[in-house]
Amino acid sequence: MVAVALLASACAGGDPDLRIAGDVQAAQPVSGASQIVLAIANDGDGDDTLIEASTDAALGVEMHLTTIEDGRASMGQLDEVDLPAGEVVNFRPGGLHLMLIVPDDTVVEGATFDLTLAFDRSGAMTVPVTVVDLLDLAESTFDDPDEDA
Ligand SMILES: [Cu+2]
Repeated sequence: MVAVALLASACAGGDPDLRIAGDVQAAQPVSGASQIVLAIANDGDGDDTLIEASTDAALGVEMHLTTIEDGRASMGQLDEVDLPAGEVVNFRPGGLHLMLIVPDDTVVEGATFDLTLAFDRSGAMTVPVTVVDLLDLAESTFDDPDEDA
Protein backbone atom coordinates (compact mmCIF):
# COMPACT_ATOMS: atom_id res chain seq x y z
CA MET A 1 0.00 0.00 0.00
CA VAL A 2 2.87 2.36 0.78
CA ALA A 3 4.39 1.78 -2.64
CA VAL A 4 1.08 2.57 -4.32
CA ALA A 5 0.72 5.81 -2.35
CA LEU A 6 4.25 6.89 -3.24
CA LEU A 7 3.66 6.13 -6.88
CA ALA A 8 0.42 8.11 -6.86
CA SER A 9 2.05 11.19 -5.36
CA ALA A 10 5.07 11.04 -7.63
CA CYS A 11 2.91 10.89 -10.71
CA ALA A 12 0.21 13.50 -10.26
CA GLY A 13 -1.50 12.81 -13.55
CA GLY A 14 -5.00 12.33 -12.18
CA ASP A 15 -7.72 14.81 -11.40
CA PRO A 16 -7.66 17.38 -8.60
CA ASP A 17 -10.44 17.26 -5.98
CA LEU A 18 -10.49 20.59 -4.16
CA ARG A 19 -12.18 21.24 -0.84
CA ILE A 20 -12.26 24.26 1.45
CA ALA A 21 -11.02 22.99 4.81
CA GLY A 22 -12.48 24.81 7.80
CA ASP A 23 -13.87 28.32 8.11
CA VAL A 24 -13.09 31.12 5.71
CA GLN A 25 -12.63 34.37 7.58
CA ALA A 26 -11.56 37.92 6.85
CA ALA A 27 -10.21 40.35 9.40
CA GLN A 28 -12.02 43.60 9.98
CA PRO A 29 -10.29 45.97 7.54
CA VAL A 30 -7.42 48.16 8.71
CA SER A 31 -6.05 50.96 6.51
CA GLY A 32 -8.00 49.86 3.44
CA ALA A 33 -6.91 46.23 3.45
CA SER A 34 -7.90 42.98 5.08
CA GLN A 35 -6.39 39.52 5.18
CA ILE A 36 -8.42 36.39 4.45
CA VAL A 37 -7.77 33.13 6.30
CA LEU A 38 -8.45 30.10 4.15
CA ALA A 39 -7.27 26.52 3.69
CA ILE A 40 -7.65 24.67 0.40
CA ALA A 41 -7.25 20.89 0.44
CA ASN A 42 -6.58 18.95 -2.74
CA ASP A 43 -7.92 15.45 -2.02
CA GLY A 44 -7.45 14.32 -5.61
CA ASP A 45 -4.50 12.74 -7.39
CA GLY A 46 -3.85 15.62 -9.78
CA ASP A 47 -2.35 19.04 -9.17
CA ASP A 48 -4.29 22.26 -9.56
CA THR A 49 -3.50 25.96 -9.39
CA LEU A 50 -5.33 28.91 -7.86
CA ILE A 51 -5.24 31.50 -10.62
CA GLU A 52 -7.57 34.22 -9.35
CA ALA A 53 -9.57 35.34 -6.33
CA SER A 54 -12.30 37.94 -6.60
CA THR A 55 -15.23 39.47 -4.73
CA ASP A 56 -17.83 42.19 -5.21
CA ALA A 57 -17.01 43.42 -1.70
CA ALA A 58 -13.63 44.95 -2.55
CA LEU A 59 -11.69 46.59 -5.34
CA GLY A 60 -9.68 43.39 -5.70
CA VAL A 61 -8.23 40.33 -4.03
CA GLU A 62 -4.50 39.75 -4.28
CA MET A 63 -2.45 36.64 -3.54
CA HIS A 64 0.49 37.65 -1.35
CA LEU A 65 3.50 35.99 0.18
CA THR A 66 5.14 37.56 3.22
CA THR A 67 8.88 37.06 3.38
CA ILE A 68 11.41 38.15 5.98
CA GLU A 69 14.54 39.77 4.62
CA ASP A 70 17.15 41.42 6.85
CA GLY A 71 14.67 41.16 9.72
CA ARG A 72 12.00 43.09 7.84
CA ALA A 73 8.75 41.59 6.63
CA SER A 74 7.60 42.47 3.15
CA MET A 75 4.76 41.29 0.94
CA GLY A 76 5.12 40.20 -2.64
CA GLN A 77 2.26 39.61 -5.03
CA LEU A 78 1.86 36.19 -6.67
CA ASP A 79 0.24 35.48 -10.03
CA GLU A 80 -0.86 32.01 -9.00
CA VAL A 81 -0.60 29.51 -6.16
CA ASP A 82 0.15 25.80 -6.68
CA LEU A 83 -2.23 23.31 -5.06
CA PRO A 84 -0.38 19.98 -5.22
CA ALA A 85 -2.30 16.70 -5.12
CA GLY A 86 -2.80 15.36 -1.59
CA GLU A 87 -1.78 18.59 0.14
CA VAL A 88 -3.50 21.35 2.12
CA VAL A 89 -2.43 24.89 1.28
CA ASN A 90 -2.99 27.40 4.08
CA PHE A 91 -3.54 31.09 3.53
CA ARG A 92 -2.55 32.73 6.81
CA PRO A 93 -1.23 36.05 8.09
CA GLY A 94 2.56 36.01 8.07
CA GLY A 95 2.96 33.70 5.10
CA LEU A 96 0.95 32.94 2.03
CA HIS A 97 -2.24 34.99 2.28
CA LEU A 98 -5.13 36.49 0.38
CA MET A 99 -5.60 40.22 0.75
CA LEU A 100 -8.74 42.25 0.18
CA ILE A 101 -7.77 45.52 -1.47
CA VAL A 102 -10.01 48.44 -0.47
CA PRO A 103 -12.90 46.43 1.02
CA ASP A 104 -16.23 48.28 0.77
CA ASP A 105 -18.39 49.32 3.74
CA THR A 106 -20.20 45.95 3.82
CA VAL A 107 -17.00 44.34 5.14
CA VAL A 108 -17.62 44.86 8.85
CA GLU A 109 -17.39 42.52 11.82
CA GLY A 110 -20.17 39.91 11.77
CA ALA A 111 -20.97 40.35 8.08
CA THR A 112 -20.40 37.79 5.34
CA PHE A 113 -19.49 38.24 1.70
CA ASP A 114 -18.86 35.91 -1.23
CA LEU A 115 -15.34 35.12 -2.37
CA THR A 116 -14.89 33.48 -5.78
CA LEU A 117 -11.80 31.36 -6.35
CA ALA A 118 -10.83 30.43 -9.90
CA PHE A 119 -8.74 27.32 -10.48
CA ASP A 120 -6.82 26.23 -13.54
CA ARG A 121 -8.43 22.78 -13.73
CA SER A 122 -11.36 22.78 -11.30
CA GLY A 123 -13.17 25.88 -12.55
CA ALA A 124 -14.56 28.43 -10.11
CA MET A 125 -15.81 28.00 -6.56
CA THR A 126 -17.65 30.63 -4.50
CA VAL A 127 -17.36 30.48 -0.71
CA PRO A 128 -18.89 32.66 2.04
CA VAL A 129 -16.38 34.65 4.11
CA THR A 130 -17.18 35.78 7.65
CA VAL A 131 -15.67 39.04 8.87
CA VAL A 132 -14.21 38.76 12.35
CA ASP A 133 -12.17 40.88 14.72
CA LEU A 134 -8.46 40.82 13.88
CA LEU A 135 -7.66 39.20 17.25
CA ASP A 136 -10.16 36.39 16.64
CA LEU A 137 -8.58 35.84 13.25
CA ALA A 138 -5.15 35.62 14.83
CA GLU A 139 -6.42 32.96 17.23
CA SER A 140 -7.94 30.88 14.46
CA THR A 141 -4.62 30.75 12.63
CA PHE A 142 -3.38 28.32 15.26
CA ASP A 143 -6.19 25.85 14.55
CA ASP A 144 -5.49 22.83 12.42
CA PRO A 145 -7.88 23.22 9.48
CA ASP A 146 -8.10 19.43 9.12
CA GLU A 147 -9.10 18.90 12.75
CA ASP A 148 -12.84 18.77 12.15
CA ALA A 149 -12.73 17.36 8.65
CU1 LIG B 1 -0.77 41.06 1.82
